[in-house]
Amino acid sequence: MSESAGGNLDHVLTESRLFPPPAEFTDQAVIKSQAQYEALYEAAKNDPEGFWGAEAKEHLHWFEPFTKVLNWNSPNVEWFVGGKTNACYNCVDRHVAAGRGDKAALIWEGEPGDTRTLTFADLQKEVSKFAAGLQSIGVQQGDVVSIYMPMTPELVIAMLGCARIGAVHSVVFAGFSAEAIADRNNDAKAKVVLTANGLYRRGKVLPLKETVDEALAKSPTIEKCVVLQRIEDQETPMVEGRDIWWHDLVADQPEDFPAVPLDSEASLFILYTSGSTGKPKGIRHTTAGYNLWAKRTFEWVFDHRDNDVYWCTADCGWITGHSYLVYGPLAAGATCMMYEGAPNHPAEDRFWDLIEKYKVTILYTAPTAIRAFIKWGDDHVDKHDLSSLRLLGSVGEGINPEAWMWYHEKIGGKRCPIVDTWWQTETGGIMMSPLPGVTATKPGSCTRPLPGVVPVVVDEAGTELDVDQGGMLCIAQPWPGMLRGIWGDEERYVEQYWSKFPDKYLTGDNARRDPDGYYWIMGRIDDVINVSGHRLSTIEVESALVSHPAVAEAAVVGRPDEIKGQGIAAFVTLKSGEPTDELRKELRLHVRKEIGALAQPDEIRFAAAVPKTRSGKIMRRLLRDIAAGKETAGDTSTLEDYAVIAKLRENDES
Ligand code: 6R9
Repeated sequence: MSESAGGNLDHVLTESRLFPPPAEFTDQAVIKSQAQYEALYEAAKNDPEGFWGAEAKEHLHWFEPFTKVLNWNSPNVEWFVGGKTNACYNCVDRHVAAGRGDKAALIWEGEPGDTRTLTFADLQKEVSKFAAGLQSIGVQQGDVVSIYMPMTPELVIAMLGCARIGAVHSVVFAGFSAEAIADRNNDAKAKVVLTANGLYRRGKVLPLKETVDEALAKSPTIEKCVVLQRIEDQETPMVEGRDIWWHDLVADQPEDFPAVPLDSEASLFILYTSGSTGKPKGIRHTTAGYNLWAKRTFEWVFDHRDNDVYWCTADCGWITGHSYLVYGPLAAGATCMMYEGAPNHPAEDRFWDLIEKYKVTILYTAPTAIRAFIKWGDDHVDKHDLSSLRLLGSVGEGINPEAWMWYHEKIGGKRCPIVDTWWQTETGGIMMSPLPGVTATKPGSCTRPLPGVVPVVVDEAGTELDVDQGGMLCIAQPWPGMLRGIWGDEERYVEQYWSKFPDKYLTGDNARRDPDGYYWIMGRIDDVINVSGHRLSTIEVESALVSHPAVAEAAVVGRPDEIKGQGIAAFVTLKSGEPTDELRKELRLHVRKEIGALAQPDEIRFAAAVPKTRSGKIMRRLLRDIAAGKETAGDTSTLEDYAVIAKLRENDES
């Protein structure tokens, strides 16, 4: 952690707009009143075993009942001990058994416009065949299977197929390099890799299989490679004895291959996350607790109703795709939209086109996408009828209040509540979010914790801070969806999350709680800027910049300053127009006016784009090095576009 970690943070941004849920929404909502929320919250906090025991019995299928709800010996945790269940069964078979087999589970559209719909019954057949196929090539319970696939229904079938037989999936985003795949294969000791012969991205075909072949030259543990034929008539190199076509693997397999009863604590998947420094860590989640958390948080936060068409735009390469495209909504029996390609192909209105065409009712996307839509202009939105939408969600970064307002007005037609959901790969599912029928929202706040989540904001000594004081966000009680470890690295797990405060989970984010009990995430602990002893959060300065009409996006970091300790460097992308010194001055003054002289950037650099991780988060660590004139260091395997860094270096203000 940087030297600025710990201690209290000054908060400079004030937001007083409040948006209560529309009465029509509340009338039909799953959770309708503050009292109902509070009753759930208190029950989960005061009697976690009673609360979650009842939830697990009602919401998961059990081959064998659990005998104990919780074993908690910080940081080791076990939920639903002694029980046997299966996440694939909960997501698929349970609905078929209950007579809901004909309901659409996945409505898919490929980038070129090809479409497919799979009902829960279809999904059951496909998943059976694939699971049996995996077993036929030697995959056993506990084996790790790497998945490097495009956003096709087969990607979901692959994940669920692994879960069906107790194989542990490790999905690697299909934009990563051969090096990144090999690192993950080797760290996880993966036995099999699943891929495709290509994917469509902005009208082009990306040849995934070639990348995998390069990775497999450096992945000694991989025995087999299964290849989906996503692209027809494409030359695909196949290695005799190692590579198998997906269609051959499933050709003679049974459509009723049963789900295997698994221990509650059997590993369900690992997912690599880069962290801010160092080599990616494989976050490990287990079967019952994770599945329950994904399902219940989905139902609460997205107010799931039977006729919803729900669309989470995240790729399955990220935790959001795992929890809110696969395990949460499918366990809840929801109809999920899935889209393969880019949001700006063939044009910048592709998302709005899809929403209109499929009458999507719930949209869950990320601030980075919202800022791109704003930059692309309202014309693309205005062409479409978005009246089917009733609820909007945001995840991945703090959403700048002005982006929130645009989302609310332009996409939500002022009638759709927005759920700003705060959580992490490690937490398995949403931790803090408005409940759309209950919580009055404030732009930029993830509002209140969900039942089962006990957040505390503490200083360096672990002392709980007062209202409105920013500090380190920790979680004081175990919850069913929490990570169980870092794959193969127990030491790093303890060191990273439990060494500072042994009895609390350290999130690595800063936050403050306002007088209404609402939480405001203030960015990563490492990103704090210390100006003359005042500790500022990057998001507040960024939000002030984004509230200027010319600014599309802003990333703010500290840079060494002999007098102040740290100064503020801002990287700004414009909606349109030319970067001028005049505008630089204006933006400085704007920040000064919005949040005060202290937060006024010392330096503003204009850039065509800011560097982001592949999941769309601003990479402030790299910007810090650029602002300090240093070379970049650390792991950049998740960085979206190296060229962006070069451009930023050139546009040095001084
Ligand atoms: C789900 C996901 C986790 C980090 C997290 C925080 C940031 C996510 C946020 C948010 C403010 C929100 N983050 N959601 N910050 N408001 N609604 O993104 O997981 O990729 O592991 O990232 O993302 O900093 O600690 P992951």
